[in-house]
Amino acid sequence: KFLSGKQVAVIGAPFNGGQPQAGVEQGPLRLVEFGLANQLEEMGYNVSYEPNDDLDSLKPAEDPVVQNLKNPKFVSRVTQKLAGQIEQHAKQGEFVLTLGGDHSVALATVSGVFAAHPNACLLWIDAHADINTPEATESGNVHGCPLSFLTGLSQGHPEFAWVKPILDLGRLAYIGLRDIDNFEKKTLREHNIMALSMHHVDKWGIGKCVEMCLDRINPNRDLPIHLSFDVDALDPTVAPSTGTPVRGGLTFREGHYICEALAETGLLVAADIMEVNPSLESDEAVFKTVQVGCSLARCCLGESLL
Ligand code: 4U7
Ligand code: MN
Ligand code: MN
Ligand code: MN
Repeated sequence: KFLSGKQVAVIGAPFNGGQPQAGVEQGPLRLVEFGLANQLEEMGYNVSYEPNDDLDSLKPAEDPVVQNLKNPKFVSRVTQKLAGQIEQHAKQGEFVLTLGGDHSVALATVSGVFAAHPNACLLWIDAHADINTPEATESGNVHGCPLSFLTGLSQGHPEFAWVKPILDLGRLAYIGLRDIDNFEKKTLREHNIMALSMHHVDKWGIGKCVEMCLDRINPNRDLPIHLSFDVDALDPTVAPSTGTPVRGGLTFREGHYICEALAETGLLVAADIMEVNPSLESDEAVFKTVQVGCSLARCCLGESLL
């Protein structure tokens, strides 16, 4: 409906500046080395790949903390650049698949995708709500803040003036939450944001949870959908190699079900696979995490639809 053909733009976002642990910048390369682009071609897609290996050239000589945020200049420069690239691909009617990299990169994906599809809705799959403001963040890590900028809850940070508040809070839904800061909890409640935690997944099952989210953010099933999938939404036994793992997450099937159900709508225009960190945990753990990242991406593109 919103896509012009079988074109997939794979955007590598080898970036770690939104959080303190090195290694997450190797995520995109590992996913691609595992064969993701080839797998998508075998599914009948035309795949282009932008590795963006030159992001380090955007690192400023000095990048002091501004309003509690660490590396604000670096994060802002990188995400602004990627946003423009993503916007161009999305405007061509291509499916945009972004590989992280830490979740601060969502500043780029959501800005770019919503510039091309202004009435889109966003499903955020994560253990965390990533909606801290610069004033509220305790860690100062931007990967915990992207949604506050994108929804206009934070405004006036000098480095992030380019980020437009393009996401209406009524167009945002979460599944998988289980580690939420107090400020975030208050925000989710005050703005009546559709936020389903692992408790809700246990209570209603994943099928009902996806349906409830779409009923809220896409009631007539006629708006484009952007999926931002932080692999830490999955249980650490399923996706161990990630920077901020939290016990009690989505099963392998629950994670895949979300991607399949969105593919089934025919409305999915973009997906992010974020926070794969191949330098954490054992080789076997890395293999598992990279493998599950690839299979989530393929499911977003309809692999398991009969
Ligand atoms: B991720 C945290 F305090 N909320 O702000 C923060 F618990 O992209 C975690 O979801 C953020 O992995 C996690 O630092 C960001 C913390
Ligand atoms: Mn997370
Ligand atoms: Mn996240
Ligand atoms: Mn994380």
